[in-house]
Amino acid sequence: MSGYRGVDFYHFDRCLSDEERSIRDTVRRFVDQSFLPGIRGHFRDGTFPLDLIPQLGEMGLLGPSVKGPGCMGLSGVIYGLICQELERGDSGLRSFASVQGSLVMWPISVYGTDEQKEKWLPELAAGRKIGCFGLTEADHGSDPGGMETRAERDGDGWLLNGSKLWITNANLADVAVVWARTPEGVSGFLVERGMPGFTTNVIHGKYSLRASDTGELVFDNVRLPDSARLPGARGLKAPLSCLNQARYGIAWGVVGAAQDCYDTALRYSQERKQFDKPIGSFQLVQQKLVTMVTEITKAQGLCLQLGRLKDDGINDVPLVSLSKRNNVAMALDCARMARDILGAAGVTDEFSPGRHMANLESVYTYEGTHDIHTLIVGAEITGLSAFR
Ligand code: TGC
Ligand code: FAD
Repeated sequence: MSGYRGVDFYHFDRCLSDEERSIRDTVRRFVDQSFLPGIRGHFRDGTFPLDLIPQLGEMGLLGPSVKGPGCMGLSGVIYGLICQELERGDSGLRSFASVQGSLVMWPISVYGTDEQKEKWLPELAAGRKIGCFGLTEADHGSDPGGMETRAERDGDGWLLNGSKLWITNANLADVAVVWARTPEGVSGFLVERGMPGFTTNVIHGKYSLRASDTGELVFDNVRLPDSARLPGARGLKAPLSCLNQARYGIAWGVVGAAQDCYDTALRYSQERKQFDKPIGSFQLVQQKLVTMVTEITKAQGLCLQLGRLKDDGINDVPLVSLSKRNNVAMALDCARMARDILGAAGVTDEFSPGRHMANLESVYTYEGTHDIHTLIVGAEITGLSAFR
């Protein structure tokens, strides 16, 4: 189905500036014209549309709010709107942009040296180089503080050993931001493809995020110069601060996936007839559609307030957790309801809700699972941590 109309029941458009609306609409057209025609094939084949990466760079969609050489330094609200439109296309497209911008460019811009910024930021912003972010390990997902990957001092450099699992863009990346335990605490390193001892492996058989590369990073005595270390990144707080940026983008992004599900189900319900009437005339179908538009509207309000607070310098961890937790669960519920309204047609890839539903299972888990975010917000309101 084409001709997406957008979902704006509460006129949030009136709260956006001309620049915000214009960028949002440009990304919406890009997704309609350049991305959506190919997504079914990429999802079936388990491939990412590599040919679109230069266009993502030219349009300024890679790290739009990052500040530094070659970067645009736009507002958080604009970054959010971009994520929303990309994820209306597919969570894999938004994931690519999240990792590149929030998890690779952002830590380089905040924790890197001037040389690291000059070398990497313009290339990453333009999409000429691709990055990935290695925090999770096979035995340390929700608890990254237990990481076993280690970097030891070796003369004037470092020796890196260990592995990272479930890494988005692992097999596409020219550079990996890798978090490792050192004698001085957790540190971040820029590990480049081709360095002896650094290899990557593809994870096959995903039923979710199929149009996204996911893999493993393996470090076997990788010799790194000291200039590969991000000198400003000290302790677990450094990788967790990157997650805060990416989780913010996810909170917006999944609203786009939910909007696409709602829009698809609404139009189907107006056209599909049973008992000689459009199914949209039945009370139970209307109830599902109303639930969807209500929950999308509430999530849009959360995002806009979160974005305005971020742009005012308030980017509080529990606020981001509340929005990521609420909005991903909301989008997953919308995808399931839309799939239901489509009946049997909903189980094929002729329609998008089944694809969004499968993708959102990953989004529910990555960047902190739904329950981890429950416990982050729980700790904030009770003053009692469930973790330590
Ligand atoms: P804890 O003691 O709570 O924190 C250690 C230090 O870090 C600070 N901190 C944060 N700072 C900035 N942003 C955040 N989000 C932060 N969360 C914590 C904290 O204040 C403390 O600072 P300090 O100064 O006292 O040292 O750490 P903990 O070990 O108890 O763990 C807490 C927990 C469970 C909340 C945390 O580890 C967590 O968030 N776990 C979830 C792990 C996760 O989200 N992994 C994501 C991996 S990347 C990914 O999934 C990419 S998907 C990419 C895509 O395709 O889009
Ligand atoms: P676990 O931590 O083993 O959790 C399993 C279950 O136990 C969950 O339900 C969880 O909520 C629950 N649980 C755990 N601890 C608690 C607790 N204290 N209280 C209550 N319940 C708890 N990581 C990266 O570093 N970089 C990436 O680019 C990246 N990309 C990803 C892409 C995909 C497609 C996926 C699926 C994952 C990706 N990840 C990435 C990893 C992701 O961040 C982890 O999967 C996530 O943090 C959860 O870790 P885990 O899978 O080991 O689950």
